[in-house]
Amino acid sequence: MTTSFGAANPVVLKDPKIQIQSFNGFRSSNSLALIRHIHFISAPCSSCPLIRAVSTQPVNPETAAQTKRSKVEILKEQSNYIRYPLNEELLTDAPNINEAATQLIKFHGSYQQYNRDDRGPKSYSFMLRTKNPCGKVSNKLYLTMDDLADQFGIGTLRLTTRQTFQLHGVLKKDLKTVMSTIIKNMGSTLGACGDLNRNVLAPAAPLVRKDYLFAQQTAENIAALLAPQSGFYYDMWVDGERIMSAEPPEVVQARNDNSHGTNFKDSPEPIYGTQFLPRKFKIAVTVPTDNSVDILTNDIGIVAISGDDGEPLGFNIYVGGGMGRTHRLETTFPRLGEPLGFVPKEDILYAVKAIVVTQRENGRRDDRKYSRMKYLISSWGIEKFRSVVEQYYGKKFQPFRQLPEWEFKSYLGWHEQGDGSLFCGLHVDSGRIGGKMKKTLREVIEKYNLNVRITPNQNIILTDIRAAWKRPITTSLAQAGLLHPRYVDPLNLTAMACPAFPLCPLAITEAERGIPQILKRVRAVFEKVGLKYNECVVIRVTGCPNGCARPYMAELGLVGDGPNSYQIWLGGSPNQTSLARSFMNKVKVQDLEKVLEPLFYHWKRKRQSKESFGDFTTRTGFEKLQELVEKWEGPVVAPARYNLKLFADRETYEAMDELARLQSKNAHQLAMEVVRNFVASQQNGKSE
Ligand code: SRM
Ligand code: SF4
Repeated sequence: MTTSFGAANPVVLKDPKIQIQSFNGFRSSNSLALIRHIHFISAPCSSCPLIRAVSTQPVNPETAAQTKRSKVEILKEQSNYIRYPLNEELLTDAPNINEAATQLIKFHGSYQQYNRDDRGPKSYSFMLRTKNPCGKVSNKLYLTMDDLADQFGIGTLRLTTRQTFQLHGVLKKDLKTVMSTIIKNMGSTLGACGDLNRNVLAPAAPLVRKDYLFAQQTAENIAALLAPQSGFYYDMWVDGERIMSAEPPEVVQARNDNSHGTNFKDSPEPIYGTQFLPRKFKIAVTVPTDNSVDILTNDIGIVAISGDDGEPLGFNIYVGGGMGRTHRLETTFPRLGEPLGFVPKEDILYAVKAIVVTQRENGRRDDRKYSRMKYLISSWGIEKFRSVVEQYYGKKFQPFRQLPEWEFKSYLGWHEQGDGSLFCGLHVDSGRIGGKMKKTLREVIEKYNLNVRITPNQNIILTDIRAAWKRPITTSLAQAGLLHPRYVDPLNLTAMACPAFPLCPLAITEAERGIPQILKRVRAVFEKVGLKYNECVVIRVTGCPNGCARPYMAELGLVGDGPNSYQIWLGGSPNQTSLARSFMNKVKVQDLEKVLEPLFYHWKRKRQSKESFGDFTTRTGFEKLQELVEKWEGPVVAPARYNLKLFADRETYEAMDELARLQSKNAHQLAMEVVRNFVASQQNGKSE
């Protein structure tokens, strides 16, 4: 099919070899600026390839009015595919890089930061984020990251909400060493940040099952399809050496296909062009029922559908999810993905590309607050969005297939992989691996030559474990506080917090550093109002409204809105399918009980059978809940407490005490948790 979108509109400059793509409506206002910048960049970048990106420029309806462009659009355009001025800035003696380079280095997978706890001159460092589709991390890469954290970082590794590692505190002078070490150990940070496709999520479980393997392979193919092609990353960090694994032919074919006007012809970036996407772009792939990936929060959510015989048939596609918002700006909002349609399995890369290109061409580039695809879909409506995507896809979407209920799957504890080996999912509070935990994890991973997976909930899975290793591994891990989930407070198991202070420049208040105390206080409220130990509420905390720990999907979301204060969001569901709503603003951290106590008290007493806290708050309605909070004078009768005395031999006590300290508890608290969890698991008939 030939495209109905019209022909290319390249801006042809004086030198006929230099052509710059134009995006709708940007052409006339920018030609002069382009001529200026090309003279400017050609000198320092004489060894870089010539700028050549000619859009085939399909034209979409009603978008030609955009003329203003954000600063970042101009920086991208002037960068010679994300090289200049970063290449120069990295060579200076200064501990930091300038604003333009700061924007560009994101595309290379790094952010410039400074320690906000420090007074005086800014202490600059860089955070590096890896890209690990499906959260897969090879043994070699894990050990490399572990070493790098000690040698060049702040001594910790951070598992993220998108199945990657973050390494904080790398100094500018060490960046090249760290980057090249990651690359040479089969890791990558390319495109972990910046205006392009971010890490592609997929269930982390190493289950040897056709549906899981198919979903994971699809996630890897999509990641490859949308990886930058122009070589800026390898030029910058490994002097142009291309250290990449071979791509499946179907990925190369889909990337090069231009039958429907998706590509910039002859461009080093056939899908992204010089401008890349208007904003970050996020994709998750999963299988029916498995919502370990928070599927509806992604720009594209893909569900691999299999037939009755287990053979993969194709994919349901959701579009338009996203979390970020700005306080007091109601035109910004979190949004759930909505169904776009179904495509047969051989079409998925083409359908994804068509969606990405629709956003590339039509997403706003004037104001980054509104540049995510969710705003495009909100303003167009799904019908119009679908019809534009279909033109790039070259086909109609089939009706969305019916799906069973979603479930949140954590994969914590021990499980069979399905190939004779075991895997072990470990909860890591806020994904922060440090101290004794880091040392022990390394020892275990190294000794047994284990591969690793990172989950979208900041946890880690050790894979490929032989049955005979289970006991010694369990013992080693437990000594470092990495316990079977049965012995971890259920509130911690589902909680998440973003990094926030001290390094995130956007943090308004604490999140990762504040959550341990908050969870303990929630536990105390639970006890006070008589809620059982094994009852659970999904709690997520972020230091600002950007939503990095997806607080708007939580049953109780705390979103920093001032120093030591949080906006409270209620109404998410345990399986992450409904959006929470803002309940109260500016609740000081020390006043949280005043709100949480009445809410949990009434949930305990007024809920319907098995009603989750999120569903209870939605059913009751915020007006009623607000009234309850305002009139709250404390529980009528404090629940009775029964005394359970525990005596232990010295050795057990000391081991318990050490474990407890690792979890910032005392030995008695930990012992009570273990007992409660054991009793609860017996009652629930849970097995490993
Ligand atoms: Fe995020 C920006 C950390 C997942 C929405 N995010 C940041 C930065 C880089 C701050 C900055 O721009 O300078 C944070 C670095 C803090 C630090 O010191 O480490 C940061 N985001 C994180 C991580 C590490 C949180 C975590 O606890 O794990 C996650 C890394 C993911 C990864 O491996 O790729 C992380 N960020 C998310 C998610 C969740 C997700 O993707 O599933 C979201 C919400 C989903 C979404 O994108 O809609 C998210 N981060 C944002 C936003 C708001 C985007 C928006 O559309 O408005 C920003 C700010 C921005 O982009 O301007 C942001
Ligand atoms: Fe930083 Fe805000 Fe993201 Fe937390 S939610 S990491 S404070 S940008």
